[in-house]
Amino acid sequence: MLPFIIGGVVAVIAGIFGYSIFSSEKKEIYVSVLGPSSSGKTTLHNYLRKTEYKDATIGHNDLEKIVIKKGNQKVTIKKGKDIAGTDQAVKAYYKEEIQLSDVSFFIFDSSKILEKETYSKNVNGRLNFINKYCKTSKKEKLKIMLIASHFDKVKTKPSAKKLIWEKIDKIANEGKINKPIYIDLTNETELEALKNELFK
Ligand SMILES: Nc1nc2c(ncn2[C@@H]2O[C@H](COP(=O)(O)OP(=O)(O)O)[C@@H](O)[C@H]2O)c(=O)[nH]1
Ligand SMILES: [Mg+2]
Repeated sequence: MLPFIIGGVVAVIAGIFGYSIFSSEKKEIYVSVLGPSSSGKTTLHNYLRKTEYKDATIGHNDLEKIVIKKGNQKVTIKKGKDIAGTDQAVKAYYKEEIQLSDVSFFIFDSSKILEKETYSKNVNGRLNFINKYCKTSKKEKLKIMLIASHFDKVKTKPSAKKLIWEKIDKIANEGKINKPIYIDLTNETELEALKNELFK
């Protein structure tokens, strides 16, 4: 019985995510991680690239090329940048990062988007900037993966996922951006599950 249960759970997760970013034809990809300050950009980079935590409150930190493996599948993530989350960083880095990217993760904090109107507006402004830039440059096919981090802080709230999605659905739909992955980026098990889905 157990394999069926596990199989079912995996199928459900795959149904929610349904991404195959790391198993695409391209074996060397550029990955950017965008989003406001303290959303979890550095945390995600560190997990994917097995690097140590280094803050980038201003400017950026350079990231080395790394090979990511899952079973006999592998993908090379090119050199990249862990950029700051400030509004200045949007102006300074977003266009270039989007131009280079095969996939962009956009991370925002689940609890802040529910609690602070200014935060929600800021996130919408950034997504609008990304949508517009993708349209005017030739990046309409860029894969944008929304990540609703810090979900551990709000998961007991009724309809948390629905309420979070309602904060951004209009702008996300305009850019044909899928619903977010709701996650605790400090939880190793959830990170492993995310990585596995990226290979599917
Ligand atoms: N509880 C919780 N903490 C998180 C999560 N993601 C990141 N953090 C913490 O939030 C802080 C800011 O994360 P960081 O990666 O530096 O954000 P950045 O400014 O976007 O690079 C760090 O202390 C992380 O450990 C999450 O999903 N849940
Ligand atoms: Mg950072």
